[in-house]
Amino acid sequence: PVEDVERRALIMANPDFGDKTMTTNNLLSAFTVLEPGDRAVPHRHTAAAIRFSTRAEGAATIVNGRRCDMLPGDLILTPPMCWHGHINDSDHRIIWFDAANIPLMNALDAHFFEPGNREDNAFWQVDEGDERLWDAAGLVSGGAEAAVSHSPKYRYPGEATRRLLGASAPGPDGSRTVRYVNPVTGGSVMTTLDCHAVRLPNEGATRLKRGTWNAICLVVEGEGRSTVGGETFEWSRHDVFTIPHWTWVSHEADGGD
Ligand code: GTQ
Ligand code: FE2
Repeated sequence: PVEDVERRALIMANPDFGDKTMTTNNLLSAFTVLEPGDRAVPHRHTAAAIRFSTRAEGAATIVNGRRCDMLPGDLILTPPMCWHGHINDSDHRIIWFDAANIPLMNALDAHFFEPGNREDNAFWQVDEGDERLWDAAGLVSGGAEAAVSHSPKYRYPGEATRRLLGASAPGPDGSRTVRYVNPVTGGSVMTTLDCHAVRLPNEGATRLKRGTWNAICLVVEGEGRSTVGGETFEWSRHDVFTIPHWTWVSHEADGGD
């Protein structure tokens, strides 16, 4: 029962790391499960985390006093030391993808965690609050408060991501990429966690590339395969795979964008 645990989550523990609960060297990902009426206890921590919802309608994540509904394709940030809790107001089980840089924080001896109180009703009785100040791209409201180290916008609606992916010009290999940014700086949404949405072309593999980061990929729609470090993995909707640091990778979709 969720009353007995911090979070009800299936953590993707990569067996390469033995007893340590890690998905890559610096990231951890999971599927979080909430039954109808469940409230996951509010808390905050120095780790940076995100959720990506594909079938979480009826759930909400409350972040620093703002209610962030979880519609299909929404990205929700829970930046370092921002209070957050989750609630399932629907009549069915809800599952979403989440990821956090807990292994990085552990390696730095910098993982601090403060529990809150699930029974504190005021925590849950909130609306979108200041989130409405950040929902118009390219506009910043006078006097709106923004932290220096993370985006002041916590909810990135899937509807906007899909629209922009459709409008974006394909790169040389046909893939389209949208980066989630902090609207104040134009940089990554959090200083230690960067998020992108990629739409693959309906023909051909993407150009081989490698980067100086570890990545966790969630397949939001469709199917295909990726070659990661010389091995090819087939994937379909809701599969998760990683691209370890400095590993060559190429992606290919089957049957449509
Ligand atoms: O639900 O607050 O899987 O902060 C990892 C970090 C879940 C959460 C995770 C988190 C959470
Ligand atoms: Fe958390």
